[in-house]
Amino acid sequence: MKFVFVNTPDYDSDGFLGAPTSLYYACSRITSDPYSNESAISNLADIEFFDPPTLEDYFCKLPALVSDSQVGFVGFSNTSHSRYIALRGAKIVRDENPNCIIAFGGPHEDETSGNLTCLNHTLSKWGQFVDIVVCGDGEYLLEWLGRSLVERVKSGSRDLTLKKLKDHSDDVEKLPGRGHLDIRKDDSYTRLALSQSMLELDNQPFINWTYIDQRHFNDYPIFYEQSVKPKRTAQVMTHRGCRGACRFCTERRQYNRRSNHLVVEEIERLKTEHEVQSIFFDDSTFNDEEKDAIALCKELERSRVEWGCLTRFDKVDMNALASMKKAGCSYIYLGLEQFDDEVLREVGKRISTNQIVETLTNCHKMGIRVGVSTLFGIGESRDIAQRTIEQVGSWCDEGIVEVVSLSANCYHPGSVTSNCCDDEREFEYDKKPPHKETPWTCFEEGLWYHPKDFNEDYANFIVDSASRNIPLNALVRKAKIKEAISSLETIEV
Ligand code: B12
Ligand code: SF4
Repeated sequence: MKFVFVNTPDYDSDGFLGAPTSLYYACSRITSDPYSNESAISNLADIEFFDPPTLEDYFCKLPALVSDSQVGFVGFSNTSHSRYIALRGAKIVRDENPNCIIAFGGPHEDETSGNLTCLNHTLSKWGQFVDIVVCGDGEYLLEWLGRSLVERVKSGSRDLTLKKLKDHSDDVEKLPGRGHLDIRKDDSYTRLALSQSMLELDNQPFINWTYIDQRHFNDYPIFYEQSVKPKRTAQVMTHRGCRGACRFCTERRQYNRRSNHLVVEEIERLKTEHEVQSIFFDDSTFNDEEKDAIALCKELERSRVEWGCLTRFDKVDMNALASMKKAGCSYIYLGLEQFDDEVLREVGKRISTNQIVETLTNCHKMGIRVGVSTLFGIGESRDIAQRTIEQVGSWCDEGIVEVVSLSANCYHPGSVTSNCCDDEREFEYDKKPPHKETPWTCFEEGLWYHPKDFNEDYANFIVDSASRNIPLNALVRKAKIKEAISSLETIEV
């Protein structure tokens, strides 16, 4: 029997790059190193990952991949942004291989299927294409699914139906982790919940990077060898969850940390087994717990690896930055959103403009390069947006900020902003994105649903202002911005 796992691409051809770690964390138990886990499913069945670089590849190659009669299970990892494409993929699988079990998991399911009513649950709505939905910690649930299916095949049973899976469901409630697995049942579903204990991250195998496409090692052109060749980079996480409570974001899960020595061991293995030269920490906030982060820095000093991370302006004082720098940190990426105290307070960001200035000054003193994410459509006026852009532009001119991303606030299902929104539009991700053209393509997350007053005129204003005030080279989407500006100039003529 063969298992196929799909990382679903989204419509945004210019999105951030990086390995699809959600899927590989979910599969970490079933793909774990065969020497450390003799019963890993990868020893018992074929496992294939499908991680197409473009939408064209996805639609072109998926039918042939899943039509193989050996394929008995296809799992799609989907974000809200790739949701519709995953649904279209599921239809392809159903058409090509009607008996194959189709499962959905990933950030979109995490953020929705816990809250949905039966009527708009993936299985009730899309039961003709989807059989199983996983919400929350995927590690043990996928292992249970894999093992149940493999054991059935081994015992000579050809009955891989959902009913049989349900007959063996008693064990699920004893498994570690938070979340559940829903199995389709007529027009509804049966829910099997995990034990709801916090996942012991130290008991989880590392991501198995041998299954990850080699191209992802080159996805981080922020660490360079002799200033020209991008270093081979891998993503690592020190913890899950975020203690921030920003109203537009859904990263609110409880803080759950691994032991620092395992983080270092993982990095050492990435160095020796995959020739990795630099690390990007994908934690939502690397410094969420200061003492843990500083203790890790001490251990990282021995690894002598260059690294960068995502963090917050209020979490890195001079002391933290000095430890990070000494441990090899050369780049940090921070959510600045808007340079205005009232707007920051209103969105629950819990940072101040003073902290922004202080941290940027400290990073500059320490020689740590900085990337910032600006977010528009969070209640700022045009004047505030203009001031933010001009301020960021002058930091770029002074060499204090190196990378600038323009993000459009996009309603994430389950965020406070989307829950409080009385906008009558439905924030439905089961269809094509509503904004596929310029100027929306100049923004991270520009393609989806924004607050009503964030209209095309305002989007053009931001792109135009950014192109005048921020050096093009610093802008993450420089190619799209250049394109948008030349079309705006054509209109003016
Ligand atoms: C790495 C990362 C990326 C990588 C890889 C993306 C990918 N396709 O996997 C890159 C840089 C390419 C990226 C791009 C984007 N990303 Co991103 N990214 C992350 C990040 C930082 C880490 C993900 C991770 O590994 N988390 C840790 C794991 C353990 O948790 P998890 O993701 O919940 O995974 C568990 C479950 O979901 C489940 N599971 C996952 N997959 C599957 C599959 C199956 C079959 C099953 C059964 C279970 C299962 O098991 C996992 C283990 O427990 C998260 C933020 C974060 N800190 O989590 C954002 C995050 C996932 N990204 C997000 C967004 C918005 C984007 C972009 C739209 C950004 C952009 N404008 O370009 C694109 C979309 C790309 C796409 N193809 O859809 C959002 C998603 C929100 C949503 N509602 O879907 C997040 C949550 C950040 C945020 N809060 O805004 N991203
Ligand atoms: S925006 Fe950043 S700090 Fe705020 S909740 Fe999301 S991940 Fe945490």
